[in-house]
Amino acid sequence: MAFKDLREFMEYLEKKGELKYLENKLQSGYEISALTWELADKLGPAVCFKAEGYDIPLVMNVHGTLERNCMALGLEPKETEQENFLQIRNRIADALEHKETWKKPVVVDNAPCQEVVITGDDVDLYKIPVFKWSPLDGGPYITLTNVITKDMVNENYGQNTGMYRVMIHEKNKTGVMCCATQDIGIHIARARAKGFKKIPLAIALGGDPVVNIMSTTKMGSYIDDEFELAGALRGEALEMTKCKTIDLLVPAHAEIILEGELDITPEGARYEGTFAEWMGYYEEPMMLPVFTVTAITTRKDPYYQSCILGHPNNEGEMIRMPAIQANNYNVLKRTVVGFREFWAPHKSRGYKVVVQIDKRYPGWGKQAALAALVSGQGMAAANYSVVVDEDINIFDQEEVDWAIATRVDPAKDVIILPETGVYPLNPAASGRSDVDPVSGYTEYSFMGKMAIDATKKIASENRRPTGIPVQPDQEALEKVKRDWAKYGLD
Ligand SMILES: Cc1cc2nc3c(=O)[nH]c(=O)nc-3n(C[C@H](O)[C@H](O)[C@H](O)COP(=O)(O)O)c2cc1C
Ligand SMILES: [Mn+2]
Repeated sequence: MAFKDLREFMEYLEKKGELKYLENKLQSGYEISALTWELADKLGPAVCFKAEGYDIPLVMNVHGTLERNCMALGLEPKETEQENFLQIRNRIADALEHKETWKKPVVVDNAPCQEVVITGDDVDLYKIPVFKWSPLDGGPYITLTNVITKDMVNENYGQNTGMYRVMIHEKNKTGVMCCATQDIGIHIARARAKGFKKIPLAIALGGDPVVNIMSTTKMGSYIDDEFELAGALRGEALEMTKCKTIDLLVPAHAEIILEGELDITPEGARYEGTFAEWMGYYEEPMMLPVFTVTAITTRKDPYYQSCILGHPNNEGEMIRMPAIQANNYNVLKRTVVGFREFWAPHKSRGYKVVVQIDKRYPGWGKQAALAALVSGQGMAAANYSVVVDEDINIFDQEEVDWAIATRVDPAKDVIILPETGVYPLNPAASGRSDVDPVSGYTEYSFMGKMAIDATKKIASENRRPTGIPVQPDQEALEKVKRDWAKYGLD
């Protein structure tokens, strides 16, 4: 079961009571941002509304709960966050592993996303209701993007789509947040090495919700085509169409497409930011490449889909968290003996990773803790890991803390790794925000990593073995439970 476009998904959500149309116009970006902040807090519905001064309606918080992300993937939502996280993560992890299920996009003409074509001097990004969301933001930000690029060196490699923030500089110019460690950063570095000064880039806004989910997924390889993976998850190939002014394919049923060229020369970069980012801090300004928009194509009456970040339950985390962990999960399943489960809690913004194992060998907790730290590339890389045994519920951070408090000798069970290159948006990282003439943007970002082995210690590790966890006598406990009413305690 696949949704053709955002509209079909909106209809579906409205029927389920998961989308509300607001009657009043909202007056400013700050008001919209405050409203969606509150909606994130309450895990509230998606909303569609108009903003004062604009014709194009906004749609926000579509991906704001794991339940709705299940629906986007055709999965029946379950009771708990944990169950929904697992079913989304497992669905994507499974599709990633089964390349035989991937479906090549079908290229169509007369695409809905090109019903209106605006080129040249008529291109004006300020006609789209893009706002400055937060008081310290450096400008208006397009947030829920599908930024499409291709490899300029090998034409057999697939197209990439990534969700990267885009700040408007001028009516036809934006920045694009292109970290060296993300797939777009790899495309830029490879193109630069071959002497390219510009690369074609398209941004698809609003569409089949599976495409949005793909843009937050780490495939583990920049070579593979995220749109083919989308076909596997939809159960049907995605329809795409050729851009009007550049050589890229874009989703045919998107609401709005921005086409253009990204200047990848170090001299062409410009500061953008600050921005109220998902990790809960304002991100300082960054030197980033500039995207010149050569065409805006849209549906006849487009919707503009957007989101804000920053809140612990922000929409970006709800969409990103299960998707970005799918590849790490596959890697850990393959590499860690006794691997059971893995979770990077979204309130720790994915920087903390908890791994559960059946410990089969002395020292294996540390082995697993190190594997977890290197299981992901770019934004999927954690900076600290905790490994626990089968008796600890990794979805309950208080239980994880109990394991750390009672099974860890900090002198023996914590491994501190020296500084490594990391995804630069970790607020605790050093260095930042520069243009490396060779490799790309935001190259300089270092921090150490910490691995905590919170597994039970055994004698063959030359340790006083971890004690036996306390449980009441089982027979007595069953009797007490059975006879509960008789105690008059209710
Ligand atoms: C709303 C939202 C905004 C994001 N913005 C950025 C961004 O500006 N830069 C970035 O590197 N990653 C950003 N991410 C994370 C990436 O989308 C994610 O790491 C994804 O895997 C990148 O795709 P890639 O693996 O093809 O590079 C954002 C995620 C979400 C959900
Ligand atoms: Mn990718």
